[in-house]
Amino acid sequence: MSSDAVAAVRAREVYDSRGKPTVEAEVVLAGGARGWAMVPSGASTGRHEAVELRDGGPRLRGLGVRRAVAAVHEVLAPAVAGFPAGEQGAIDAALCAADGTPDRSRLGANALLAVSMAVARASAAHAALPLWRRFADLSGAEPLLPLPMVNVFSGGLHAGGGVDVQDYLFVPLAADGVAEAIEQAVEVRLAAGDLLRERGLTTLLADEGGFGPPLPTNSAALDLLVDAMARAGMAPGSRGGIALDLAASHLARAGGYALPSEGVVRSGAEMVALVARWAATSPVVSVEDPLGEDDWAGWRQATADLGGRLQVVGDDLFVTQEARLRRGIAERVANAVLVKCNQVGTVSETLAVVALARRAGYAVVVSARSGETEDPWLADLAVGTGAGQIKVGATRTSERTSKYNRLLRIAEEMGSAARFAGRAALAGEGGASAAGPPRDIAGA
Ligand code: 2PG
Ligand code: MG
Repeated sequence: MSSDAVAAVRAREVYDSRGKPTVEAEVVLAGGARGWAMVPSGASTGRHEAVELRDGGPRLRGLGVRRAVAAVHEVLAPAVAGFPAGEQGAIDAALCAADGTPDRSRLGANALLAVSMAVARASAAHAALPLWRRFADLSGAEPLLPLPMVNVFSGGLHAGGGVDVQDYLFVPLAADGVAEAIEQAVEVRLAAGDLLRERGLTTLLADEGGFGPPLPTNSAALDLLVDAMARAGMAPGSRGGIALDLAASHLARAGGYALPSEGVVRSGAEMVALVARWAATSPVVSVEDPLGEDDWAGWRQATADLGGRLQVVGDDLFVTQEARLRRGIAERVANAVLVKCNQVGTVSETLAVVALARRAGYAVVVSARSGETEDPWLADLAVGTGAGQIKVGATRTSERTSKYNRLLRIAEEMGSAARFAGRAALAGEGGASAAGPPRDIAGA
């Protein structure tokens, strides 16, 4: 047996940032190297995501993951025993074959991803490499520190009773390194907290560590973010951009999209017009899921209308699955893909989606879930795949800061080889204008 052969795989039930059970796995190689990984979990999940296996029944309201843990011990561990950890593709293929379903519903994407990611870490440890280096080797990409899009305000399913748009994110357009980008996001968050307090609004936190104030309308939240950016010295349009995630699949009703905070139901075309209006009056550079996950015709039109100016990101639409992204590319749908490993189940499938996006000229945003853990592998994945962008949530709460802090450490590890993606990573005008004059549209 080679020294990097998988000798043991263990799993256990642990808890995520929402206090819900999730899977942690540990892999031990014959030579003694070890890897571990914890799996995140979404709230605004796409209908086409791989299945997260939960126990059901009365215990922990059915959310337990003991069946997924048992699947690791009884099925996945024997399936990968003896495989060289360096052969991530073969290991992931064995994991998928052991599950045997297209949607990972037999053993659970949570079971598969925990093992797949722990193998990647064990392999890195065996070679005495940092994890981002291992991902760079696997993906063939040049390591790149990502431009972060940072949650400031939350609504929708992440902030009960707040506004309809799920994420209002700050994008540090003029930062010249990842440390400066994070620092600027912290300044904007502090300014946003001050503004909320001055206006007598709650500063209680939403699921991703951002604020979830009960604002009257979506555009009021947008205005508040512009004010926070201005107060923090991040001139809206030149130093600070805004990214939105409408998570519109979760607004979809018969006959259109319900925006309860505005008391209206809008058609798909009206949703696109609304985003265009916001982009004309505030420094929006990126919009995610402006329409529902199966509205391909609407998405085509949305991309034609918005894609020249804005980054248009598919999350619930693509669910990190090659077949859906392939269709999107063929039909000119979106110009960027959100990448979440647990939407598909293994490291190798995730890397295939990143590679496909890159070949097609789509921008890539590596993303956390609203239920996260203290495990920072996402930062390594973003750097190692050269994705260019990362979405982790707010600069608050340890399951988020663990990723930002990991990026800071990776920047040090990279030393003089460190390269930062900057705003050029954005699809649409927000990135294309990077070389041109800054666009300052404050007060426009
Ligand atoms: C999203 C994510 C993160 P969730 O929709 O992009 O913001 O949310 O993990 O709940 O799907
Ligand atoms: Mg999303």
